[in-house]
Amino acid sequence: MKRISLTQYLVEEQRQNNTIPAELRLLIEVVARACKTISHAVGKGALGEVMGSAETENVQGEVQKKLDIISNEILLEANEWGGHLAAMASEEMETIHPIPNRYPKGEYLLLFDPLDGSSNIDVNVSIGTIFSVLKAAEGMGEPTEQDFLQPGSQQVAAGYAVYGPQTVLVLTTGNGVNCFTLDREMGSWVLTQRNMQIPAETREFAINASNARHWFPPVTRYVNELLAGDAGPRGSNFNMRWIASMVADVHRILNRGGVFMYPADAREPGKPGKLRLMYEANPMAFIVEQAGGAATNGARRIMDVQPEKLHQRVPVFLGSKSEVERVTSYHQA
Ligand code: P6P
Repeated sequence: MKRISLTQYLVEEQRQNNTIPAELRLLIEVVARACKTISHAVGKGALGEVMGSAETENVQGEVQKKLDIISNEILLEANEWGGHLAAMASEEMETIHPIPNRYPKGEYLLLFDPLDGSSNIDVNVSIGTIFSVLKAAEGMGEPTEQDFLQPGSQQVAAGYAVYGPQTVLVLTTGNGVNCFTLDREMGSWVLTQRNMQIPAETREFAINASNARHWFPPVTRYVNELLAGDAGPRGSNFNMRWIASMVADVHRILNRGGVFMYPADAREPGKPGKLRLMYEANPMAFIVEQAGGAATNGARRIMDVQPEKLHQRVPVFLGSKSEVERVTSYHQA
């Protein structure tokens, strides 16, 4: 495949499919540049005095790592001056972050989990950035949280970066999914996979099995059938992976299929799973569907869920279509 840069891809995509207006192209390039900076900070590890806890908590009540805060700052500073955004929202910030009045405001809303998989930072396991782009409502005044509460089907772009053996950026603007690899010597993102497609069938599943005793019956039934292997109702053996970094698990699934599950369970009835709808589940659901996969909350498409709170959680079943449809059907039984 001819190697082209992210910029060339975005320009050609706009020319051929008109899915990337100039302001959105600027937004994507600014976010991609911020991910390069985050990759550099993450890559320093202990040499950069960026490891360990920041001794603060985020809105979720989770202890923040220094790199969580550094990554959040990088994304805020990179995006606030460009004139392409009206406001931002982040897993690391309780309220939305309007663009300061000293800068012009644009028509897009950017949401992100600046560094997903933080528990893996200190043990050198892949982590990443997840982002979602919505359009602000016509004639919107001062942005409020309400302006962000749009279903995932309204996203105009979504992507993630994985800071792993390679640093990759996976992106969709609604016309397929493409992967760019960071050329560290040139400092540029290079198109390395076009139009990624998730195999509909798979023999691999991802779930945190230590929670098995808390699962509700549909998940227990589905996983037990996988564990029964070729002696059970599925008639095949299955493999399990759990990296505890959603970006890494999703990237594996985009490349070789699989089903990723973070279900609600009996531990906290008022807490529907762990993952957040607006800046984890929705962007990943957009990407997975654009790659021919499926993403539900056990009852319906994740991208059809009407958000009520910026940081609300949602159960997640995503990946190879046939498996997601099966585990979702068990919830209707
Ligand atoms: P557990 C990381 O903290 C994260 O939000 C996702 O990236 C990951 O899939 C999940 O939580 C891991 O959760 O309960 O297995 O540690």
